[in-house]
Amino acid sequence: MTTQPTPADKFSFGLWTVGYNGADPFGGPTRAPLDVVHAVEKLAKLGAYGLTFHDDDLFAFGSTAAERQKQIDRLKQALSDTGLIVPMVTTNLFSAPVFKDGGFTSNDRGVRRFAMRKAMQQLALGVELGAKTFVMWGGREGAEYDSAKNVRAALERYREALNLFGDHVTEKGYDIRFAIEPKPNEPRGDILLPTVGHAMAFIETLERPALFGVNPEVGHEQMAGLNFTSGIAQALYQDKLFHIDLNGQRGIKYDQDLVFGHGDLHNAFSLVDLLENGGPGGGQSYTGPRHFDYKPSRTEDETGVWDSAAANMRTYLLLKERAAAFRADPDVQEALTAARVFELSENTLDENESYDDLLADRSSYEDFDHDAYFNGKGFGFVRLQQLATEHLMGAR
Ligand SMILES: [Mn+2]
Repeated sequence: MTTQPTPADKFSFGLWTVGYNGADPFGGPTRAPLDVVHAVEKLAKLGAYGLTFHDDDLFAFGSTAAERQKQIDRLKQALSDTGLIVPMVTTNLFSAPVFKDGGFTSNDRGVRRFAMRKAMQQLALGVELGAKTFVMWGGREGAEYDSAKNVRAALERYREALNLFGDHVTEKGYDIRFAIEPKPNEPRGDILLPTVGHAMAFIETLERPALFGVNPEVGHEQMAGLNFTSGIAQALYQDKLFHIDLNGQRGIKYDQDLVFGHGDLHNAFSLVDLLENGGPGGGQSYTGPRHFDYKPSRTEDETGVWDSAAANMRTYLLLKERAAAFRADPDVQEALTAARVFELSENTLDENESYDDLLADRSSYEDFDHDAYFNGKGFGFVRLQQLATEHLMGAR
């Protein structure tokens, strides 16, 4: 197994990730602006297959039509020169001052209409570039004060926007789907659709739910103290994993956007195992882009930017190799069987068994000796986790 990334690995990066200039709420930029053509060339050389971007990453907010077109043409030329593709685009409804109370859910109706138009312009560009996913991260869709936002009305306005986009792509015949990216807070005190679970429940209220899925980000779920792998498993279970944002986060604090694996490494291991080995027959359960949404730390220079970009891909491939070794280890298979992990895939009821049949089955209840049932024996989950840890550490 090689850890040299190739386009077949489907690694993609946001232009805003490698392009992050180091500015944070306490200090200004530590790096010079990064040109899109240079970014495309470097990413292609490192083995990535895709570049993603917000409209405002490529052409500054408020650009004239000519300025916008010039940047689009430069991007198209770089894509054609390198073979990189644009698998996903997204729109920035959070940076410009006009979005200070959000876009689709701003209390101000004029802002909401402007936000819809801005999103539709970027949607059209995404379709033109062949993007198959339109991500929506509603970073400013939220509030700091409960009395300042009617949350039910805000969700109704969110629905109004998404239903419009669903009608638009359907009627135009666009081959693109939407992925909502949840985040609990930051920049707003509280953001609408804060977790994968909230977003998936909301999607079911839309007029065309099949067009909408989620784009979960490692750090965003972990900021809420949630198990990312578990959330991804539910998104897969409900056919809603349209896209994924990989990065690292160390616990419940501000959004760190570290390199993938530079946070909860155990959870990164179980995630890669799920994505690569959790499908039917042990194959991939997710075949879309492996998209990195991280920020090269502001301590780094440009060499550090590209080293960190490469680190994301190398860590993913190392975890993929470790997960394959874990699955192939006979001791692991024996421990999984002993822990009854496979037994959970059996139906609880017999074929055609009715509730009357179950009620008549004395062995399931009246004669079920729950006190003696396990006869003092445990499941051995800790042993299984230690085997995973040893594979993760390269000790087996
Ligand atoms: Mn983040």
